[in-house]
Amino acid sequence: MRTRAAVAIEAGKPLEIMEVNLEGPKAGEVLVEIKATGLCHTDAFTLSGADPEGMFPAILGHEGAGVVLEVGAGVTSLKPGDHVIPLYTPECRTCDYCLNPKTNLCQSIRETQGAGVMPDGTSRFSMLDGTPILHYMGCSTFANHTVLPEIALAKVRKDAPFDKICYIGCGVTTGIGAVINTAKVEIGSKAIVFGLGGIGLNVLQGLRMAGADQIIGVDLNDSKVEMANRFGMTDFVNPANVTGDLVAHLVELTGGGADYTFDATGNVGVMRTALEASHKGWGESIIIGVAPAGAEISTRPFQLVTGRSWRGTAFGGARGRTDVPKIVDWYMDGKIEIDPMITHVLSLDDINKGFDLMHAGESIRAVVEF
Ligand code: NAD
Ligand code: DAO
Ligand code: ZN
Repeated sequence: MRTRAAVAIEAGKPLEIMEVNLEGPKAGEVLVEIKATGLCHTDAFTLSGADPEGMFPAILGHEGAGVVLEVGAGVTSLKPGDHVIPLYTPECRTCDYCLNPKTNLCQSIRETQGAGVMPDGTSRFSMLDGTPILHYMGCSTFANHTVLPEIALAKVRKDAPFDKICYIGCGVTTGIGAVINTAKVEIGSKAIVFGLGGIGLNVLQGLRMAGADQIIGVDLNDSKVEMANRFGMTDFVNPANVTGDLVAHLVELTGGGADYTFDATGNVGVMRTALEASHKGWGESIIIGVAPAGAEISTRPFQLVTGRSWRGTAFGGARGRTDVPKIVDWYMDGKIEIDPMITHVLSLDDINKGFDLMHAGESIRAVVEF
């Protein structure tokens, strides 16, 4: 079949909207009509050329929602008409990683997904002249139709709006999951969230759900305060307005350091501050942000010797096929909010405007509706 897609032809160039060829699903695969997709910083990072693993031409996008149109041989858990959210972290439920309760990093299709192809080693997308186009994070949601492995699709309820639940495919789950699955924050905790963007706001609402007492937000941009307050922030710190040492200021504000800190900036200097602002003896600092290629973190080892720990999380530690449908339920039941964070809705033709808004810091989430 043919479908419309925004294609990343080469690094540093705007996406090009065009008709592309899409082969039907092979064994174990599913054809999905994408109804909506969010634009995430990771797509922009890859498009910029800064991502050393970025490959072109490719169809980017990993934060989508849509409807199953066709299933390949052997697919048992999905059927045409089902509503689904693509998963860049799949859940096969049989690999060593899926069987270990300590991780969500299913490895069953890791190699081919990283190479931009389906598990059989080939791409389903091509240009009209036959040039293959690579898949991206196993999802490629910047296309009106895409093919994914069955294990990379979460089946969700049919009454949930696509233009909101697409955000659960990355930002919402990453932020809330970092609190609930990775940190396992306890009621009454004190926490600091560095970076109040699309991820940090979801960390805030995860902390509110978990019953944290003090939720400090840290951002260089004062315009983030209003939305952050709405999502549970109790105190705001703009490092530009702090005279003296930021760590000392945060330690004083929390009465000795935070039980949990979260980096949602991707800045390695901020990651160090986050670790050192966590409480001596028991503080845990969770890295969510993805740092630029080649960047390294550092601290004095004595920070760890004296009981602070440094941890990281991908997709909020969520097992997608199991956890994503529950998060959709939380949204539909009013336990979490998504709507205010969808600040812009665009057509596929305007997708590059969505990236401009992101770079200007004017959007939290821009969503493309097909
Ligand atoms: P964003 O740009 O919307 O938000 C980042 C925020 O950090 C902004 O509000 C910015 O003002 C603030 N900031 C930047 N530098 C700062 C500094 N030095 N001190 C304080 N605040 C600062 O980005 P986002 O979409 O929220 O993503 C945040 C990070 O999470 C990115 O690095 C992204 O790649 C990463 N991410 C990780 C995962 C994962 O699974 N681990 C998933 C998705 C995104
Ligand atoms: O299993 O080795 C692996 C890789 C898992 C990929 C996890 C990606 C998490 C961070 C990327 C940003 C999300 C959009
Ligand atoms: Zn697995």
